[in-house]
Amino acid sequence: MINSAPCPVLYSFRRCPYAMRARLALLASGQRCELREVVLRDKPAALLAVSSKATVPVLVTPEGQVIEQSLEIMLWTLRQNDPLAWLGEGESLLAPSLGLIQRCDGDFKHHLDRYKYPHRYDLPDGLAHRTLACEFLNDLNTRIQANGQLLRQTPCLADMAIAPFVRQFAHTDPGWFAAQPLSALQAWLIEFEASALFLRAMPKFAPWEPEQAPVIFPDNNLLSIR
Ligand SMILES: N[C@@H](CCC(=O)N[C@@H](CS)C(=O)NCC(=O)O)C(=O)O
Repeated sequence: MINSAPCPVLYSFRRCPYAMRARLALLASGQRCELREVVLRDKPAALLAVSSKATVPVLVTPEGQVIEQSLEIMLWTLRQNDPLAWLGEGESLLAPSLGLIQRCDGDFKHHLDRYKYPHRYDLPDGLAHRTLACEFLNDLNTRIQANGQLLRQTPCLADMAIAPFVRQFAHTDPGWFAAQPLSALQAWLIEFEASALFLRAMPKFAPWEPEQAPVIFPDNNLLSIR
């Protein structure tokens, strides 16, 4: 059956870890949207018109609500449909997830940016920040060793919001990352990158042009993804 309900619009950028977490949650909840791929150095006027902040992702609901934070997009869609129980029974995983996500988006992201792009911060290299970022990664590794995933045996909000950032860290120097004593975290990341959910979140889209036909994401709903 063709679903002709009006879609929210998602302004996205494939490689942005914030946009990735939003797409992962939209996929998990089976929420179709019109995806508009943004080129960050040439943001479309339609994005600037709805969001002066103009970071991606931005989601505009059919009712015209503008959601400008990736985590809020995750919660918006999961609160409507959460078949994989990423929020936990009675949202029991929400508070512990938010605690970890706050550390990811705060200190860890701060060190990740300086490790990955030291020249942007007038640093000769990013090695001190790599060491500092590992404090968070060590904690994640311990949690995965104990639980299987970050908070339980199966992925939840915390895993899916944080994995795109750990991926970015790992890809900065894959050889170095693979040599660290973080075997649980390394296996968790490999599993994430091989998952059907991640692969479905990562197709390539041409930059959006206002005149083009809408691109629907995902192209069909797959609720059995894990
Ligand atoms: N707090 C925002 C951060 C989003 C963000 O910073 N996205 C980056 C791309 S990864 C961006 O749009 N930067 C604006 C720019 O580069 O002009 C969220 O969670 O959605």
